[in-house]
Amino acid sequence: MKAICVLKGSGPVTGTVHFEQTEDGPVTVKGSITGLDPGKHGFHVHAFGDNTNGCISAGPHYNPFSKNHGGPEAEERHVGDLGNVEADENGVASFEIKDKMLHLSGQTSIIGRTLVIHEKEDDLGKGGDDESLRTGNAGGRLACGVIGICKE
Ligand SMILES: [Cu+2]
Ligand SMILES: [Zn+2]
Repeated sequence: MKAICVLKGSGPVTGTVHFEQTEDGPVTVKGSITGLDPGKHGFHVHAFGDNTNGCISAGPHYNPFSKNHGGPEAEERHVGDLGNVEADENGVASFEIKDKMLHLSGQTSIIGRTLVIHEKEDDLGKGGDDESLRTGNAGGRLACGVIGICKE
């Protein structure tokens, strides 16, 4: 199963991200995002595939099991928590993530939900305040796109 997401926002940030899952294995999330400030940027799947008022309409992090926010390797995390991607000095983040919580089918599928790249670094739930346990203090939403089914 394959899926794709094209990220767009109100600024210069754009990107394309591919998702792939074989059987019930981990999902590979591979892509490139340009127009970023150098450094780390929070990267999550948000609950809704709604971009009516831009990326904000996508709602909170996708969290079907009512957990606190965390890093991708943490026991306690939202399904949508993919941690950070890091942009180089040219503002380009290229990445290949393997994630064991994401699914492209079934009850907790991420198809039809929104992928968001943030302004700031995700503190992975370790920021010591309430917001850290909700959003990782990753700040504004630079660009986003709905995750859709893609041709084999
Ligand atoms: Cu987010
Ligand atoms: Zn989260």
